[in-house]
Amino acid sequence: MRTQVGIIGAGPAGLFLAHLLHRAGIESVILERRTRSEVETTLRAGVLEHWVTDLMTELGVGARMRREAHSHDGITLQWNKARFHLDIAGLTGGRHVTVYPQHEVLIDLIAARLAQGGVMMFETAAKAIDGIETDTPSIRFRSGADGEQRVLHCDYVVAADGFHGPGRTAMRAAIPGARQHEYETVYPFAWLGILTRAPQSWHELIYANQHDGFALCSTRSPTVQRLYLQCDADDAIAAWPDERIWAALQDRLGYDGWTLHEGPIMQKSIIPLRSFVCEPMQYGRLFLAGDAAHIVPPTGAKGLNLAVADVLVLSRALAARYHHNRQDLLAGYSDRALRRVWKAERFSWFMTTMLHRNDQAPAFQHKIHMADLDLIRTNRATAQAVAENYVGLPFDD
Ligand code: FAS
Ligand code: PHB
Repeated sequence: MRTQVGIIGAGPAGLFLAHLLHRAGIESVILERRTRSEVETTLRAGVLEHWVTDLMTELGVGARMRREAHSHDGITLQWNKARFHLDIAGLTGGRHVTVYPQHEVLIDLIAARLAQGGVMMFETAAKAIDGIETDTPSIRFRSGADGEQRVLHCDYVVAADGFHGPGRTAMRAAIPGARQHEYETVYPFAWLGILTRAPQSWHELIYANQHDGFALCSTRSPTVQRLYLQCDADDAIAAWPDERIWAALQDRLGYDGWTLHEGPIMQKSIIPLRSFVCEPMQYGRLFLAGDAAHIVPPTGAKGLNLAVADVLVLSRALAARYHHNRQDLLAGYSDRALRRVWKAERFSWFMTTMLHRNDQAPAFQHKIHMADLDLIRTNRATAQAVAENYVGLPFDD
């Protein structure tokens, strides 16, 4: 098999890249180890930065999102039983975020890619990448459990295979260890996320650091809500029966006699929190994009948006290579992508440390975080900085 760009993974990074390359007249093949329905039913992100929704419309895959998604002009920050509306639209010249579930984005991207005649091989696992230091790299893959091993020859390989843990795992292991550096911090707390059939309780997302920790009130539709609460990093889901979950959410989001609408919990899981970056994000003819290269804790709602940012930068560089034989943008991909990655890492770390209760840290630190929140409430420049980071920073080309 042969193509121009071999893409490993049909997550947001891989699928947006295939669409961006198609728009630039560049061929690609996606290898995805899971089934289509597994990809289309994975519960993940929920918040899209303003430019991501614009890009979806530009790529012709935004119609359903425009019809069904929720546009939010702000978020609510809550602490000490006080609420503050961060006016994102007012502080960023009218920009807003959109709440549209990641799996719905993937459903739209996959349907449109197949309609374009795009080649996407599900239940097909990439096993190894060869020749990345040559002009003819290739991917060894296997379709189905016992399919015979085959090879995809390409000009460039993009590992958009997500996060498989720190160290020599995943496709980034093709980069020689001596040329790779990993930066990581693992948080001493995790998120317990639930999906519940209940009406929306508040008109925008609520990020709370109250009572004994963090809680987030998000939404999926007028009848399905997504909520998260801080739990211990080594907690088991069995330790959290539904009553305990609702009691903790009411405690942390409760305010002035206002209570959350409760309902049956349809899904619950515990999400570990870490910040991780692997540098460089390219080596020879291999490029890393999305969670394959970096992880952010979801507190800043940046993971999906960062994956799309990587492939926007990469697709422009590949288009310049194929259409103008320019090598400079490709050579500068990692540096350019990492500049945005580290800003998003910083913002996600800031939101995570400010909004979570860390009992291992001195009490002084908690007071500082309360002061951070009060500064956002009382100082316009600080509020504007948070709003601009949350809605999506401009690309600093
Ligand atoms: P993905 O992990 O999405 O996709 C990688 C794909 O590669 C997968 O489909 C996998 O099956 C496939 N694959 C792996 N190995 C392979 C192989 N060897 N061969 C073939 N295929 C292979 N981000 C936000 O912005 N906002 C949020 O609200 C938010 N909430 C989150 C909540 C949770 C619970 C989690 C876990 C993450 C959340 N994130 C959030 C982050 C999340 O959205 C990721 O950043 C995003 O999925 C990254 O996309 P990709 O890099 O494409 O990786
Ligand atoms: C979500 O809706 O799943 C969500 C929203 C905002 C976050 C994280 C997750 O910061």
